[in-house]
Amino acid sequence: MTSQSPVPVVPSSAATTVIVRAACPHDCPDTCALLVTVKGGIATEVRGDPAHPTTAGVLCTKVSRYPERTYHKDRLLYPMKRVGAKGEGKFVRISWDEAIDTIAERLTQIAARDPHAILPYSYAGTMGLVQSESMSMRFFNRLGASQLDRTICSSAGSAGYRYTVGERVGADTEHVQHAKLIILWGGNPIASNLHFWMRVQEAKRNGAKIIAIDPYRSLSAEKCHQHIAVLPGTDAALALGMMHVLINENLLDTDYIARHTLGFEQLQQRVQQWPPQRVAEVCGISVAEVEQLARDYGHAAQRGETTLIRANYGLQRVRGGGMAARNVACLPALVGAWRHAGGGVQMSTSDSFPKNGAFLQRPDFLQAHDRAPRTINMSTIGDDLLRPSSPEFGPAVEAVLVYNANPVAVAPESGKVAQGFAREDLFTVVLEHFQTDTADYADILLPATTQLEHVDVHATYGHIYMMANNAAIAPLGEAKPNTEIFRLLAARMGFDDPCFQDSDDAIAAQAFDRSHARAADYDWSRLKETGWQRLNLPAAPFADGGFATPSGKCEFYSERMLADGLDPLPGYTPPYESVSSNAVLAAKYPLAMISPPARNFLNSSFVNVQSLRDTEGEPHLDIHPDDATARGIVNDAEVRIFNDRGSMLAKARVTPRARVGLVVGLSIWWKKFSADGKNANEVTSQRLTDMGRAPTFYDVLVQVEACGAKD
Ligand SMILES: Nc1nc2c(c(=O)[nH]1)N[C@H]1C(S)=C(S)[C@@H](COP(=O)(O)OP(=O)(O)OC[C@H]3O[C@@H](n4cnc5c(=O)[nH]c(N)nc54)[C@H](O)[C@@H]3O)O[C@H]1N2
Ligand SMILES: Nc1nc2c(c(=O)[nH]1)N[C@H]1C(S)=C(S)[C@@H](COP(=O)(O)OP(=O)(O)OC[C@H]3O[C@@H](n4cnc5c(=O)[nH]c(N)nc54)[C@H](O)[C@@H]3O)O[C@H]1N2
Ligand SMILES: [Mo]
Repeated sequence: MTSQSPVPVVPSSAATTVIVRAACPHDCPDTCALLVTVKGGIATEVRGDPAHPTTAGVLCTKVSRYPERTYHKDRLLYPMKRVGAKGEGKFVRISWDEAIDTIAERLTQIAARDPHAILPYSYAGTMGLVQSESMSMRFFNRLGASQLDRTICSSAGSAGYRYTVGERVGADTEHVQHAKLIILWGGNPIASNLHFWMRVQEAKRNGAKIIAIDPYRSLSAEKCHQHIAVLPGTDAALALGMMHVLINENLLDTDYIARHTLGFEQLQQRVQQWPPQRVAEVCGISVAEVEQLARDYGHAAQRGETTLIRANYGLQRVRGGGMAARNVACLPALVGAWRHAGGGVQMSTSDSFPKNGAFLQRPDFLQAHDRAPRTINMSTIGDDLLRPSSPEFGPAVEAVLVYNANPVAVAPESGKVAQGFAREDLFTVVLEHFQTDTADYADILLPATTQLEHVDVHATYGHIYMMANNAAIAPLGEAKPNTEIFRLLAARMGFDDPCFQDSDDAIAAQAFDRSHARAADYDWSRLKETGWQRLNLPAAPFADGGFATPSGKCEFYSERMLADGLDPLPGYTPPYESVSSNAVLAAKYPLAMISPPARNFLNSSFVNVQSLRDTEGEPHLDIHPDDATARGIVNDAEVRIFNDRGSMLAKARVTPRARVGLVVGLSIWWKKFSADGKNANEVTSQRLTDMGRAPTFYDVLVQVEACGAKD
């Protein structure tokens, strides 16, 4: 184990310098170990811990600016109430007492009629278990509020992966440098998974071949040996084509298949429907690309080399996203890639962590209510805020409490989301660091602490270390941690269960389930000092099978899928919106649009940090020269992007990075920082994926036109 000497963790107030161990809170697979330099009570620098195995002393540009974000002149420092119209963003300062009284009174009134009319809306602004999954969840469960189905990011791929492999456990990032073939499938790690990319670079120096599968020539794709530019939403077909070649050319690990998989014969039959010719047509690539990819993969495995597929989110945000993830998850079992440390697939490591959900969230409170809670999908918040009461839906939503999220910017079909939040009769509370697009609609806006100001403990989704975050500085202004805000609300509403008085430290101490072997030696007081601790998990988790499916095998055939009304075998569902699947729509809107993460933003976080926004410039749209010429669009021209749902303006970048028929608007901009107050989610739809009830952000057709002279 790498050395982890304890360092001082006490926030300093005197004119001394201390280094405090912290963890990056952001929604990113890397969850870095941070060392915060605090001088006289002020955080002056944030560095990556050189001793942490994946952080390795390196931070991304965004998080190295964390002090700039924390001490930003626009930080919310006091509770406020709205004085202007909804969305106008005019507020006046009030006291914490007034804020908590107002909220408690309104929620009590609504709950007396029907607590289902109250909705929490939160996602991963911070990924800390304490600030995102504990006191707030206890509060809403005790209240009997509507449950939020947290689908906005990963639930499609998670569902497909779990049906196949059992749980979201995958290849160990620490061994990726040993791979000889790495496929980056629907991911741009230079932007969104930097510490994984560092390992890929090491593998490349060791002679590995690196292949990107991505409709867009991303920053990462351009640095790979090969870039296969599939049409969006066609990855499931490409994986079927690979399986066709692997099986028909006998590039298989028959021993692994016999011992650790279920349904090989049915799979063998199914893939006969997917010869490379058909796959190439569906994916918009050549037959040679399909065959070569499968052979590269199969031959490397036959040579006994480690092969790794890094499957990301790009392939999940389309109608058939769940099946795409499932098909990709079948591949390593066919060739025996799981035998090697660093081999197999890594989509997410989330389920590696035995979280203590019963303690953190207290789902048992729900049993005290006379009805089961209703569930609202966060990805259809646009429609659901506008829905009247009905027997099927239940009561109209009367109150929303938003924390760790910015739905007005990030949720699909944004025009409707904004319309919903603009409802005069909706009571909206927002807990935030900044006055985001969503905060503009708040009735009560509350200042939350940042990671430097509160305590937390983290699970991750890209490595397998439990991570501690100590408070480095005192809260700025009157900011309070999410936990404290919900503690105050619980007290004011008379919730007297002792769990509403648990301190953040007490919560962190029990955040992981020590009865589970993986976290058996979890000790919060020690973790606070050492910063991080690896789970007890082998480097090659499925080397000898042990899949957490009902059969204990990798399930090519899934009874559970059949029971859930799905095709039990790998298949392909075309996008809702594509030129080949929807000719009528494509006649009006012939271009596919995707809006993946911009390198200098983290979803919509950091958009208001000047130095990072300056680097991104302004909202851009990458468009292929052929598509640009056909529309009289020149480089740097202002263009209008539109479909039946809405429109937005952007600066055109005429570039072959976007394949013909595709436009790319890197995201997620705050609407208020764009020329027309809009962003990419104006044109995205609220339709959901085949599995996991997830959004289809990259399943969108648009038209693009020049807006006139270049400015
Ligand atoms: N800098 C930065 N880092 C981030 C984030 C951020 O906003 N900024 N967001 C964080 C979050 S919340 C998440 S979920 C992860 C996302 O992590 P990733 O999924 O790795 O996101 P990207 O890195 O943008 O990679 C997505 C890639 O998929 C491509 N793509 C789009 N559609 C398709 C398709 O149909 N098929 C295939 N094969 N590729 C497709 C896009 O062009 C893009 O290059 O990153 C996290 N890290
Ligand atoms: N068009 C398009 N839309 C997308 C995506 C896309 O690729 N394209 N990606 C989707 C994905 S993958 C995701 S995960 C979602 C992300 O959507 P969100 O989870 O809503 O992410 P952010 O936009 O970063 O907003 C998080 C907010 O939480 C706040 N915050 C951070 N820490 C704290 C805290 O401790 N307390 C409180 N109260 N607030 C805090 C931050 O200031 C920030 O404003 O967006 C989705 N939307
Ligand atoms: Mo995400």
